[in-house]
Amino acid sequence: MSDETIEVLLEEGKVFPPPEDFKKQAWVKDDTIYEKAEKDFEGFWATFAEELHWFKKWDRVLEWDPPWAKWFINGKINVSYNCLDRHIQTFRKNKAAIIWEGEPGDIKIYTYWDLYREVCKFANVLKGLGVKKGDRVAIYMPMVPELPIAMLACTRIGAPHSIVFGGFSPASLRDRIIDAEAKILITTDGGWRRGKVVALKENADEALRETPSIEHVIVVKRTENDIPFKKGRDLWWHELMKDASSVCEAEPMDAEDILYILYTSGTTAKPKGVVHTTGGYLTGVYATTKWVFDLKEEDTFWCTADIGWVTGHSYIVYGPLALGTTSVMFEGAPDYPDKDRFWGIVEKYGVTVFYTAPTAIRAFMQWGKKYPEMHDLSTLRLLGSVGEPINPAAWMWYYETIGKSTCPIVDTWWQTETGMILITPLPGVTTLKPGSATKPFPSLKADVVDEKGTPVPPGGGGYLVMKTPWPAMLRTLYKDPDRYVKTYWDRYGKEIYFPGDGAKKDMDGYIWILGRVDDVMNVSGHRISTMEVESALVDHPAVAEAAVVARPHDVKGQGIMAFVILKGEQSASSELEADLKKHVGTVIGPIARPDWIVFTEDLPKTRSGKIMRRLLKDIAEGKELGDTTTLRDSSIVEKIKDSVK
Ligand code: 7RM
Repeated sequence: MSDETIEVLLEEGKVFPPPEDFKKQAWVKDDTIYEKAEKDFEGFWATFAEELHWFKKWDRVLEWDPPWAKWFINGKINVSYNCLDRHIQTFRKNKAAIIWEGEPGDIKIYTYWDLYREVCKFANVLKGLGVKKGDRVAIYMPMVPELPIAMLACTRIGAPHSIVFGGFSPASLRDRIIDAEAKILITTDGGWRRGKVVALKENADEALRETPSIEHVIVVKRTENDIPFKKGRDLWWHELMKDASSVCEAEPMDAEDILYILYTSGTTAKPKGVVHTTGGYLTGVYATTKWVFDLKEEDTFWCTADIGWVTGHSYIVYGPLALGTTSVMFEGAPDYPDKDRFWGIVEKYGVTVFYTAPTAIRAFMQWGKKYPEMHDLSTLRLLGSVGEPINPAAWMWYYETIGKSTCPIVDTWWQTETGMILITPLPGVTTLKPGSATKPFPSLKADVVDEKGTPVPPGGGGYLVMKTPWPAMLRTLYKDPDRYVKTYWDRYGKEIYFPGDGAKKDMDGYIWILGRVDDVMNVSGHRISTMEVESALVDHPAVAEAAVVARPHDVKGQGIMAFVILKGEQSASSELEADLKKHVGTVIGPIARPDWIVFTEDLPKTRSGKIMRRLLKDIAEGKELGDTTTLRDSSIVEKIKDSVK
């Protein structure tokens, strides 16, 4: 038996120091920055804030009364001003701000000047409908350019937005509108998904039956299908925009005014309304966009997330635009019309920095090399990963097949709540280890601790914690400050942030995220992370993807059940099953050998692509299935259920 909180089983592999030519040109090439930033925590953040435009400078950088933080006290700033007005006064005026490609292949390119005018116009539309500073605006849209325009218009007039991902159900939309008491809803007639129309307006109408706070619905015409239109309440975007003035002063906002609310679903209970404020959030996403992605004036940055998630908020819209970058935005799916769609986009726009999720990378692996090989990917110089632990096998594939062994990979750990990347390599200085998010961003302190909050020794596993505040941190949960304290700041005292992830710390102090703590198994008294077993499985040449959960076991207490998706050309057999068990035993040790293997064609995933092990656990335990409404495709669990005996 081990006394570690979570045992560390996987061995480490290769290391990748930054390539010399990358290092030479990088923003950060000297790792003494870590020391300097720690010594002068506030000064470090003030330097980034000074690169932004403030109507009035702050008096103090930070007021930290744990767990309550205020950043840039009394500073006055506007996010839309920083993303637009600041650039149109420079050579960036006619630079592409957003290169947008629709699923059917239509293209729109907005220069900073174009975007500025559209945003001002829409800000005037909102004002005309009575939206005032502080009023909440709900947004339920697919990935169309009107989405960032609406966001920036909200920030221009100081109206917090609450974006609800377009794949969410009417009930989810309804609950979020009710909680935020939104006055306006912005949506579209529909959205394109693999050639079919997603009925957004119909969904919205269903939600709106129970949302008394909504006064108007603004509808963007996208798919041009017939939709119900409620006279007086519903208004067309294009009609409102026709006569709107393109002059609209940006409202000076207090640094601590709410910029947006973004709901994140807890495991069961009601979604949490994560509150982000203005000055600190912008400073944090600006700094991390610049340093983590090493973005220069010439770069073309593509973050493949949906703007409905925090990744899109921070790294498609606010960070890149604050920096004056060209940000690519794509409406469609990676496999439509064919599985080379992403690589065609990289080639067509000459994408230089590409940021995606492990779930997508594992799908690319499964589809095979032939798709990326159809395109010239030589413009790429840096790759990023976010959303889940990236297993070393997927990391290596990404590195070799997409990056041609020349692009560093930044594995960035963060959350909706953190607003910005917190644990990450800096590509010009960090020696990479496939599977590790490496170290906290300069100035920040993270650690891995046991149940009592004592740091685990190097090589040990436990709970990830943050020991410093950071500028883009959530300030509270909307209308629920008690839940804010209880969820994040109660476990180890009010100064220590508990994100709910397990992690290990290696001999060099590198952090390896092991996944959500709810996913840790207890096998014969050993606390084992599901992620490590999954990683070992995916390391086998026949396996495309795997999800591991605990199942009651007569002898061990909990046994290990693995759900495995095979690569295209492979077929299930009892020999392969035995071989996979043996493989895991060899790679990480007999204790982690799966007791049961279930071959499946798909896994239950959230709409943002994270595996929902909770449902697999219900299946493994033969229990009634828990809430499946957050699943991307709820038919999958029924299919898997049938194959588990
Ligand atoms: C950005 C985002 C947050 C959770 C987080 C982790 C997991 C995210 C990584 C990761 C391992 C990573 N926001 N996670 N990034 N795990 N390595 N690089 O995903 O709010 O939707 O999710 O995602 O468990 O707590 S989120």
